Amino acid sequence: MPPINIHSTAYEVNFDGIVGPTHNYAGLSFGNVASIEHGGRVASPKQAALQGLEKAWALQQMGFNQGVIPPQERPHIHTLRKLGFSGSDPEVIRQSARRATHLLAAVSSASSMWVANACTVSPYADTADGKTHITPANLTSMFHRSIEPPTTGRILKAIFSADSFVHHEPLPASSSFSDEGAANHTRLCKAYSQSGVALFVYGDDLMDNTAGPKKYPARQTLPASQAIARSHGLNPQKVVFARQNPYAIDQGVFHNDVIAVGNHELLFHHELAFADTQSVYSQLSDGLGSELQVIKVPTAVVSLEDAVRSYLFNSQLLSVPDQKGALLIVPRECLEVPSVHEYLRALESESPLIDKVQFFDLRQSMNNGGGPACLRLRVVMSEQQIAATDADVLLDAPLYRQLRNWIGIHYRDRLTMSDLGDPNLLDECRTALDELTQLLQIGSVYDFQRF
Ligand code: SUG
Repeated sequence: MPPINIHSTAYEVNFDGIVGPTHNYAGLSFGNVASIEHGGRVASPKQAALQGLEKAWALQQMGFNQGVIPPQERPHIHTLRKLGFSGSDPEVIRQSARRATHLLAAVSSASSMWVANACTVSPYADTADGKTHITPANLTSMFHRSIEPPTTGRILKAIFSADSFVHHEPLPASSSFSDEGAANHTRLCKAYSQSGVALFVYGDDLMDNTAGPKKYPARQTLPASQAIARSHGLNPQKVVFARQNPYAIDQGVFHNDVIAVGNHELLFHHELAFADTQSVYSQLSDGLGSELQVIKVPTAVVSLEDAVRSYLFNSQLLSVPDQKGALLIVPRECLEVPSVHEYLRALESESPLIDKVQFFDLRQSMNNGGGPACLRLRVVMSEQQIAATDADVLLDAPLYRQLRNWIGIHYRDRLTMSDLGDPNLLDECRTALDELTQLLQIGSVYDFQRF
């Protein structure tokens, strides 16, 4: 493919993670309030997958570019074998169900659905070589997520296969380089095709032990974000590293995308998102070379607790062509928290920056701490990059119908922790995923297809 013409039109493409057939509530994520609160409840993989697909389809219908990213193979037998379980695959499942339920739960999590944690993407307009750089997140801070990167890397390579993409290895799997991907990275810009400023938010700088959270883990380190900015060839004048407010992490804000979201020149955030808000503003303005637009929500209007409960900031901030104000996609929970509902009503009617607020039912994912923004990975793509996407992952009516059918055929209506010990579940999942790789034309990305 010829080098990308920087004058060609660029679009933000939202790739939504398809919820996997083992979606369940295992209470695995310490520091993620919803995950702990819902641990042990009955989940509905079918509802979860349909809720996610309907959100993606609704955005496609509104005229946005929309893609999908397939889920991962779970339960992950390969990991259970590494942990000492042996015999046939059904025996590995039975043994682990008997002797180490927590490990079986971890390797059965459908957590790859939250593709905002899949990787960090730097679009071609920001990088030294004019290519789009992608680094899968190592996700070292939670065991159940730390097993995602190898398959994530293969899936991303299959989807973004053109020469204009550079795929990096995940950072070394050490707590020093704990990286959770796009959930802690926001790109602001005047236009998608022009160079932008990258905001990396970290919870731990590994230097000052007293500055971090006291109760819950910081899941992104400064050295990790610095390494990504370096290897992606970002211009240091256009990169901002900001400390997340440690108090917010201790209240359940385990990623920056639970408390802030940005798009174009607009940053929408809670007052307590950053350790030093003024410095974030001035560095972003410098990097943008223009006036930063800000919507800052004060604690007096929406408490941190209400922000976490409603996931107000885990929203999608979408630019609508030819419209001044943005579209804000929020979870239905925002209707149920009075302070947030009231705030959104005022925002929609009074702010010139937001035209419309739209609510979506993503309850199944929300119960594990994953809102609209967690479920999508934003990739700025040129027209050429979109045209060169060989995999059938860009959502259109036929693909939407196929995915709905596929979910209807292969997904269970309900799943409990004890169902994870059923070896039939493994077979069901493999059959479903094998079919999906053919549907999406992404090749053999799963371990069970490769070994
Ligand atoms: O990593 N929950 C995920 C939620 C990730 C949300 N992503 C973003 N904010 N971008 C996590 O904590 C819970 C799984 C369980 O408990 O069963 C879980 O992994």
